[in-house]
Amino acid sequence: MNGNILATFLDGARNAGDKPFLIEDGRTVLSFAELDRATGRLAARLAALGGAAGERIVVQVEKSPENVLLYLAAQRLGLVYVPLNTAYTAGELEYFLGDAAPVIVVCRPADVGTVRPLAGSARVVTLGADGTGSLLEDMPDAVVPVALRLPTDLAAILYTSGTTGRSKGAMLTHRNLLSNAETLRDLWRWSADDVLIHILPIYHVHGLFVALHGALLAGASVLFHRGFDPAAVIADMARATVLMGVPTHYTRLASAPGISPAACAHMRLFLSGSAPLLAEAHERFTAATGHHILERYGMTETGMITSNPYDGERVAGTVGYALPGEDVRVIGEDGQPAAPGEPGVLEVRGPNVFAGYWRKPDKTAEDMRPDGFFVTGDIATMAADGRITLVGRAKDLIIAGGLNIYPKEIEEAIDALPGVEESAVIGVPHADLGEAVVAVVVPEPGAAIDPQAIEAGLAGRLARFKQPRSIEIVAALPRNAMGKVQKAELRKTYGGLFVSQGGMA
Ligand code: MCA
Ligand code: AMP
Repeated sequence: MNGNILATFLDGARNAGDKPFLIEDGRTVLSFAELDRATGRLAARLAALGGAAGERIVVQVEKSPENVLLYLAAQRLGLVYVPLNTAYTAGELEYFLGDAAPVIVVCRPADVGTVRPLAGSARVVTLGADGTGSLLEDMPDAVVPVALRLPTDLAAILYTSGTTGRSKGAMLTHRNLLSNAETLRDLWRWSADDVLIHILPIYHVHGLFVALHGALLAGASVLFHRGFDPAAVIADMARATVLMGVPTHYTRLASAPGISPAACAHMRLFLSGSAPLLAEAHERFTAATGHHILERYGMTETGMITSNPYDGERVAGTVGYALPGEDVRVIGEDGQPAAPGEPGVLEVRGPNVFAGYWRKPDKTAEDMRPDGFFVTGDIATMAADGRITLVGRAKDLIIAGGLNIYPKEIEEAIDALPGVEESAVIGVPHADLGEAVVAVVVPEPGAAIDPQAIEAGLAGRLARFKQPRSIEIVAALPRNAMGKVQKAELRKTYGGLFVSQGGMA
């Protein structure tokens, strides 16, 4: 049997017949019946560009149906798909291209002048949001067959930032992706009758794998949204059954005009993940819609790890139980499994756990136990019945609007600016994004710096979503007796910047 995930998707597509796969603005833009030939032709084009099984293809383009097709065509050829957040700047891109060493780079037409000099010997082609670009020129008529892949072969590398140093590429195999998708299909009761509202970006695990793979395996149609417009989502709910989003989507929907139990009556399932869904936000959504959001938890390195039950109680503030086929344990500070209800670091083992960090065996070894458990860096408690609650993070990480931001990277960028002595970057509560980035900056003695100068210094260096929402200039950072910066103190001091103190605004 072919371990290529596309082979399984095409089996499903055959059963779906003429059904629409992607629907945009009420129009079918790709049907299941077309998937085989469309991926076959595009894979032939990728082969003509120098693509071959096991080589990398880096893709930084706007969300479009053609981008979905490109992902699937890359799988067909056995390429390793490396998607990048469209917000990354040229400086950030340079690192990813150097590290991934792709043979093909697909970028936005406007970026081609910047990307070409950074791409080395890779072929650079373009794909625009409107579906035009040099990628789709000279399309062959012939199709290439689905490449034979082992389940352990790589399907994708997704970059994930680290607490120290640069981003690491998480190597995901066909088996990682397929096992997780099949588990979630069964758990969340995907069926061919489902219609998914797709509002997430397709360069991260959530929108690319969790959402699209679910629909593909089930032969379910997708209402394809390029961005997030609450009114458009509410309008589509009348013919849809499933929505996936990050907590920011749900807080915005709960207060959007037109939201009501009647507007959501056709919906079967609202799924949330990527960031903590506050119990209060969960309850506000239930009050507005009559639906209980099903919260799940995962990571780039592992896909989904836990989920609240479909039938059983969906407890707000918890992330549910380990997925079938996965082992989860909570390890206390003494290195032993923590007692029920006691906090520790969550570890996970199973067919979903990645193959390691691309070209970084040392980093892989740091996070992988000899018995195959991956150390997530999330602090959790496990109740006696196995229910998991996330209570903190061992890693210094900020999650804003479902996007991960590592303070270290921002601190290094700020510290490199003229006139800066040092800085500390923290996440503080934000009513819309969950958390927002705040930079606390100490000037060099005698230097006059202001927040505008720092903002200007960071623009173009860091993706916009990583840039501080507030920059505070202070004479000194609070330190403990060991000289370590006390970020908890800073979080207390600046915790009320974006919410009323003591609660969300
Ligand atoms: C946009 N901006 C942000 C964010 N998004 N700033 C901080 N955090 C963000 N998440 C900035 C823009 O740069 C812009 O800045 C301004 O906010 C408005 O931008 P706009 O594009 O209009 O924002 P939006 O469309 O309202 O986007 C908010 C969003 C989006 C819909 C919540 O961020 C989003 O789609 N988030 C989902 C991310 C995701 O897929 N995460 C899954 C990772 P300015 O105006 O100043 O220029 S996978 C994962 O975590 C694991 C595996 C898991 O468990 O799923
Ligand atoms: P990423 O590196 O983008 O894959 O993000 C993974 C991280 O997102 C996890 O390690 C968690 O810290 C966080 N995360 C994902 N889902 C949830 C959730 N439901 N609740 C809280 N945090 C979450």
